[in-house]
Amino acid sequence: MVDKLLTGITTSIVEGEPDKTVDLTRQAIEAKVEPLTIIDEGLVPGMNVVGAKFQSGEYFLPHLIIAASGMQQAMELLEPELKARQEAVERAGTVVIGSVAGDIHEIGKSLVGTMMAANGFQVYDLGVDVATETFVAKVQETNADILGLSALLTTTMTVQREIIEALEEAGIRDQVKVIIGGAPVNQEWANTIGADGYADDAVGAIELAKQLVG
Ligand code: B1M
Repeated sequence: MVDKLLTGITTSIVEGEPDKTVDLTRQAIEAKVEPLTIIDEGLVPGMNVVGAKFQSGEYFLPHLIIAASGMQQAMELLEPELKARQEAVERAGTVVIGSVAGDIHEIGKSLVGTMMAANGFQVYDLGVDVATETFVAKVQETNADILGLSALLTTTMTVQREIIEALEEAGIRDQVKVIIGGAPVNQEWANTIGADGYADDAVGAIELAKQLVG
């Protein structure tokens, strides 16, 4: 039953049927499937297939847009469920997060932000295509412990380096820990640009953030 729901969610994303994605996600929630299981075993595998079909030329931009719409509508149902699982925790720290300039991919970044909020962090999500100076100003204004930079494109991952350089120029690099994520980046890139850490998913990002403020 649960496997069938999760497979159905994946297929509905791949086949571009957002209403079905929402309906099956609702059914999975009602069946008490953990929200993270719905995301990791239902929605994300669908997005990965859509991405692979786009890369091979079988799918085009509208397919990506429809798939993203299905996942985003499902996330609207899942976010309150994720937050409801928050235990009474002490404030874990302050996080500023966003997708870097030139990058409008928002689903993964928003998931990381939501999960951080659900784990006790105060989160300022600046959205997508965020200018470098906006990140720097928000870190200064909020006295953030963590700056989270998401980049999904090989053409925008270099902006993560520019932001670290901008923090250095503003004289606040040592006041904030920078964590990076997104499909094209890895630990090696984090080392190269002098980030404090890399996480490849939302759960990893929370563990890393807790370690860094701990
Ligand atoms: Co685009 N896109 N896209 N896209 N898109 C990718 C990323 C791509 C890999 C598809 C492909 O070719 N296989 C490819 C990038 C290739 C590359 O550079 N290496 C690509 C491309 C090329 C493009 C365009 C250039 C296409 C075009 O216009 N010709 C264009 C660029 C737009 C721009 O940003 N300037 C574009 C546009 C779009 C849409 C707008 C249509 C849409 C996004 C809609 C939206 O977000 N509202 C879209 C989508 C949906 C995708 C794919 C299919 C799915 C992304 C997604 O939401 N995944 C993607 C292929 C793929 O990823 N398989 C693709 C689900 C999400 C939960 O995962 O975002 O990876 P993800 O986040 C994960 C981790 O990466 C990590 O944790 C998250 C949760 O597990 N993570 C972090 C993310 N941020 C983190 C931050 C952290 C820590 C972890 O700390 C701070």
